[in-house]
Amino acid sequence: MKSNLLANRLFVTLGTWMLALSLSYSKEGSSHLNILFIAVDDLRPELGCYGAKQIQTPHIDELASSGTLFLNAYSNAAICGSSRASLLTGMRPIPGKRFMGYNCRSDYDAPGVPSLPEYLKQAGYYTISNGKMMHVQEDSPRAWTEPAWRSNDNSGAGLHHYNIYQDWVNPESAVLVEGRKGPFYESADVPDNAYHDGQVCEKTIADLKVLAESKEPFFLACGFWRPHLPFNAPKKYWDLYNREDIALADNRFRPKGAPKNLGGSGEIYSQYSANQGWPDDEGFHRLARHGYYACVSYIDAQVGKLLNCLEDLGLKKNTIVILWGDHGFHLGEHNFWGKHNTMNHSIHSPLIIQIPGHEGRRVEQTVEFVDIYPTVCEMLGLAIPEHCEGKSMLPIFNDPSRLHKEAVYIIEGNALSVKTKDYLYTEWGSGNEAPRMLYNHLIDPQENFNVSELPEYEKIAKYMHTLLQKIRHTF
Ligand SMILES: [Ca+2]
Repeated sequence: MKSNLLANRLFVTLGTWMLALSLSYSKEGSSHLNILFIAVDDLRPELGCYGAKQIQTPHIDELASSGTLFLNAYSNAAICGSSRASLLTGMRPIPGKRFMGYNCRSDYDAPGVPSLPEYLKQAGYYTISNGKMMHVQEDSPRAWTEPAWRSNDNSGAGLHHYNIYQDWVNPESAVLVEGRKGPFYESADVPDNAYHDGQVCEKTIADLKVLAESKEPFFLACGFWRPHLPFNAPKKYWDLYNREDIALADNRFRPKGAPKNLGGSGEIYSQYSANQGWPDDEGFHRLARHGYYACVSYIDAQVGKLLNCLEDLGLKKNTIVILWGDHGFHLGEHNFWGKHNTMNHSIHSPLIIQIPGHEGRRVEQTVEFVDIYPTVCEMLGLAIPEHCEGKSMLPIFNDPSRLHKEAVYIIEGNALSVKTKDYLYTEWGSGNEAPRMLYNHLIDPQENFNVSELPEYEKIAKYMHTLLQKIRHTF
């Protein structure tokens, strides 16, 4: 027992030392750590490294094996624009005030507050934004050393106008495009760079080659569009899966006792043309899952190219890699498709942080995306700006068992949620009669039973309500 304790202490001490060593890495005499910041749109944690069996993500899994994998990371909003503006600013969305709605942007909604890349730029970092980082087309101009780069010219269009992006390359798909609406998937027999994410990857690799020759530290942001709809990916990634073998969600029904306020996203139905109708049958579920998986494997391959490039250029030893999905996604659970609610599938997101020289860890602590900004600051030895509302995760890199925070908070429309280790609780509105739901993740991780009104959960529901009141008072 004693020797185990000693070994543990030695291990932790060694870990601290290694982290300190890696964080004070010196290149050509100057302290110099870079950040490669990879955003993957609508990526849920159904990845090999999270224990998923039927999806193929070898490169992200490799990153996770040598990095720190956060098993319980939560986005603070279940929608792209709000989640990204919040994460990049380190401040929570506030209903009716900040980072709500489609086109929110940090420098519109929080004037005078430097976003993370802007703060790093001020600190001497060369900052680049490729692909989708902020949600709006203009991105956040002050934040970047170079104008944000897109894979096509769609000036005047919001980034959310996915369907005017020449997203489809097959003539038969183009025939189906009606105004903004095209089919929700495509499998063209084309190279990776025929679609946007292959081009985003190539641009990022070209940047890495230039940055490797520079003495300036860099913050290189690479935002991939897929697996966001439409599920368009080169055929070879679709061919990784046999559609008939894809297992479907086994809870294709509404949670028992859920209030009527709970709904699924209408995105797939309203934004894409129903060239085959919208049947709610196993064939549709299987096809849509197949498309999502193909897109995830397509992005995984691009991530692999970036990681190989880092290694080949000798940048791996002084570049921190951060990979995150902006929120979760339903693939037919409860017959929901997409995000736009506060069910666990909409808000639970992947987060991997690889620090050079620091061994891989799996962290069970519950963390939220407002914690990323202060974590990056601490990793780089910079002061955490006062506006940051999150908490640095750096201490748990060395001690994953250390309690990070008791609760994290999520907003979607007028729904406000609090997630603790064991429970997820949501209220719509704040009055005594506010509709609400409570899920017990200990015994019901799939959230099939809303227990908020059961007498045996009265105490817990009350406590979760109290936690929510805490955050309301900060608004
Ligand atoms: Ca998104």
